[in-house]
Amino acid sequence: MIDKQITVTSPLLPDIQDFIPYLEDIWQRKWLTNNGHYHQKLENALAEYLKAPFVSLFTNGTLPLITALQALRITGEVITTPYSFVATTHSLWWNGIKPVFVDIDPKTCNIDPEKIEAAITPKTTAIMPVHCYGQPCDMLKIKEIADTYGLKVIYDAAHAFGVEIDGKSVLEFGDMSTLSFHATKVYNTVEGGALVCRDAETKKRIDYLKNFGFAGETTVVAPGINGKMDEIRSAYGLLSLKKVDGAILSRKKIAELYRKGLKDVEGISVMPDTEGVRHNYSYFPIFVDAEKYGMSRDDLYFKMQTKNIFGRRYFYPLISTFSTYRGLESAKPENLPVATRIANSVICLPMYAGLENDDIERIIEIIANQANRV
Ligand code: T4K
Repeated sequence: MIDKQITVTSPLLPDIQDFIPYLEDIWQRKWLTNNGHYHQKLENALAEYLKAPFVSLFTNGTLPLITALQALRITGEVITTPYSFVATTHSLWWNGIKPVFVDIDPKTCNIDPEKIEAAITPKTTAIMPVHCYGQPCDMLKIKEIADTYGLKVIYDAAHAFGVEIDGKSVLEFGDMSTLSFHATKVYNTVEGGALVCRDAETKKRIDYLKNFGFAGETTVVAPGINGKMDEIRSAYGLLSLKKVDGAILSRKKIAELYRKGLKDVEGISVMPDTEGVRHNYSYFPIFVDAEKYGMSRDDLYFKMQTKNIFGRRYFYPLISTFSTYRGLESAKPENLPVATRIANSVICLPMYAGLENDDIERIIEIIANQANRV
């Protein structure tokens, strides 16, 4: 029995020595939040890194979703995926919008664009897809549908930091995209997030909305919220940004080792890289075919835990099964057969820069040996 616990992820931390001068400077300035020096620096640095000119920083990755819906004045029904973290659908609920779940494509785990049109009603105003695990959605097809029906598109790009397709950032697609910089993400600011939009006017509106709606000392233009990122986390974010390319490279190597080690294990499948995509390897999902593997996903998941390997079943259970949503017609499992199957077969394996080769080999060995009943 090995004592060390290996969890699904471990945060990318800046060097503490590098952080101290930033903290000293913040102490000197005595300016801690509300669009401060480091906040502005990080917004600019992220806009450049992400190839997204209009970036608004937020204090987490959920408030940008809620704010995007406010900024675009979305109402009625929004088409979305059940295969995501609950925050995606909760953002609709918090805006009094009815989520309409559409099944996913088994190859990408993203909303199946072929099934979107059938879910459109006169009340539909937008589509909220997720680039699940950082796999880009079929953005051209989604744009075609949105343009035809006059719908807005808000991408939940919480997993897609730095992901590009044919040299273009995924954040360039849709009306808006949101990011999460939570501790568990490829790039983190402890808690944090951002909302990416297309033009300066919209960014201005978003910035009002994340600051209670203030458009000046005495003018409130909308019922905004407090979504602001503080100076300490902005400074931390500037330092983390220097490390993120190296971290993505390490993750790529880990993905290659997993793929090589698991390729002949009967009943276990993985997601391949897509040509033309700069992946960020934010998660490494495997899918267990219980019949072929000879063991259920849950049995493997808990077996791994007895060996101190703590993967996660992202995204099980489906959002559509939670009490808030399960009464909706679109939430019925028979309407979501692919998402239901995938949610019952997935395990996200440990994936983070710094995961050691010995540990990767041990994880592969546990999965492979289970299959051989050794
Ligand atoms: N949209 C999508 C598609 C998302 O996936 C998310 C968040 C959001 C929107 C909303 O963004 P935020 O508002 O959260 O910024 C985690 C995260 O809390 C959540 O951010 C993330 N998605 C979701 C997929 O995963 P949990 O409850 O599974 O995390 P937790 O605390 O169990 O952590 C998982 C493992 O990570 C731990 O076992 C160990 C490791 N860990 C975690 C933390 C917090 C560390 O090593 N250090 C840490 O500080 O939700």
